[in-house]
Amino acid sequence: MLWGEDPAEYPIESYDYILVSGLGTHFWSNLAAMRVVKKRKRRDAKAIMGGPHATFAPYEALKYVDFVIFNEGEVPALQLIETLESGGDLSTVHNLGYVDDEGLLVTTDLHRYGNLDVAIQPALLRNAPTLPWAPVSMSRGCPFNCSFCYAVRLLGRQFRPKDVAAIRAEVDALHAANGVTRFLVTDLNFGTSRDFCQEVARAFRGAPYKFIGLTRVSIADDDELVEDLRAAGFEDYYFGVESEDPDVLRAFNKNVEAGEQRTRLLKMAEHDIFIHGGLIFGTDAQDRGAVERTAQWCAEARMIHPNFYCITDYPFQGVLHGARQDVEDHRIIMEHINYQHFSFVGIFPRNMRPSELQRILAKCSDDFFVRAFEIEKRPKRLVRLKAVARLKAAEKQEVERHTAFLEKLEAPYYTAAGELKEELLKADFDGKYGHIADWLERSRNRRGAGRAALAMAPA
Ligand code: B12
Ligand code: SF4
Repeated sequence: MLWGEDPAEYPIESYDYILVSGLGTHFWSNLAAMRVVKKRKRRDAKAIMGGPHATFAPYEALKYVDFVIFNEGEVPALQLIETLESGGDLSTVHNLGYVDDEGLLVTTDLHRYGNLDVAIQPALLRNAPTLPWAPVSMSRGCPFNCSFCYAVRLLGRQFRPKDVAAIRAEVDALHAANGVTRFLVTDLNFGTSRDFCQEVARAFRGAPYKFIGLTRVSIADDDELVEDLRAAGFEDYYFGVESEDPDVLRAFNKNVEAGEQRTRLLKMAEHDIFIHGGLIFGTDAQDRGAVERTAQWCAEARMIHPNFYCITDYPFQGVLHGARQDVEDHRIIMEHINYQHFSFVGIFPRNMRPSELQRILAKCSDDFFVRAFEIEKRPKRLVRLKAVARLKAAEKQEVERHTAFLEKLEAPYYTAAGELKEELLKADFDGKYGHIADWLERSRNRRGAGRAALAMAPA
């Protein structure tokens, strides 16, 4: 499907398999579509969901679909369909989750894959309109292990670059089919391997494309590489800066020297490269002052597009995947579009109300632009700053709507001084969602065999 299309207009009854990709936000903003699919699909048809939400919240996904696939999905999806077609044994399918006849979650063995040179088939996009930009995947995996990063849990810590000739062919084919010239490189950490980056730089030198790369700030240390990539169209990067505070960086296992971040960001500005950045707040140590200082710091480090985010987490990751969470289950705001939506506060902070944090984040964005416009002198960068400021202004209404939602939700859980009434919150959380934790606990180590029941996960 393409953006703007309505699933209800497709002949759902005629499909044997319906594959859905689930991000946290997509999931909660498209429940109506999921209900339509569930209602109209044939009884013998199978709905399969993969992606972040299926991986980290299978108890929610399985209310609407028959199967979830955890982590990377290409190989398991093919295995699953072949197994269902041949009446084979589901336990042989990798990374699979479903609810069995006893109503418990069955998971099969989790596998990681080597270099999957998967390319988009431009023929499938032939009915698409001209695209202003498109995502392109050049590698998978990142060797780091930042505590808050769910993407590395999906795609793993082994860096796996794709074949560069195949990447060039995919980009050229998308350009020929849809006129697209701007690409968001979706890699977790594009700059992981210098040799790979150099190969990409050689392959795209002189091509009519622009790229945004997601990578770590340390790429700034390699002037030659930055310039070679710039000549190939890499004029924008998204850095996961996260914080300028060494304690916060340490707590997130970010593995970066706080002091070096500013020098590196300034170097990128000298190369005339635009830096988008993510800054994370909401930990116990970060008060209003910390957020405000960071906004000034971003302007002084000459970022162009900082995003002031609230830390997010999925609950139950310990029992589900043996993974750590920065935020305990009961402090996560459940069942809402803000779930894992970093721009919206999605947790109950300990030392301030969620709505207050949301307001501070919005104000910091405003403060950033005031300082950035004082500092920035280069015309091209000023034009870009103005464009980003307009984008942020357009988001304001959404943020206000979310702030009002938070005010209602948080009312019983904070003292007049803004301290979290943690015991009350936990008791309410356990009352509402404790059964999911119990269900996951009872399902632990249940290994798949035989035929899947189409029973629903507990509501
Ligand atoms: C590109 C991207 C975007 C683009 C999407 C453009 C597009 N049309 O593709 C844009 C910029 C629009 C975007 C926006 C947002 N994004 Co985004 N985005 C990404 C990014 C960088 C790359 C996604 C990607 O292509 N990855 C590469 C492929 C190979 O991996 P994958 O997508 O995970 O897919 C694999 C598996 O998940 C699985 N799989 C996926 N779908 C399916 C379906 C089936 C049926 C099966 C079997 C398997 C399967 O198999 C795939 C291949 O192995 C990821 C981070 C990352 N590097 O992964 C974040 C990410 C997906 N985004 C994220 C978020 C939070 C957002 C925003 C909410 C940000 C914000 N604050 O506004 C918005 C939400 C948009 C929305 N409408 O809901 C989070 C999602 C977290 C979550 N738990 O859901 C991620 C994971 C980043 C992170 N924080 O870790 N995003
Ligand atoms: S460096 Fe980036 S991609 Fe890698 S684990 Fe940390 S946040 Fe995730």
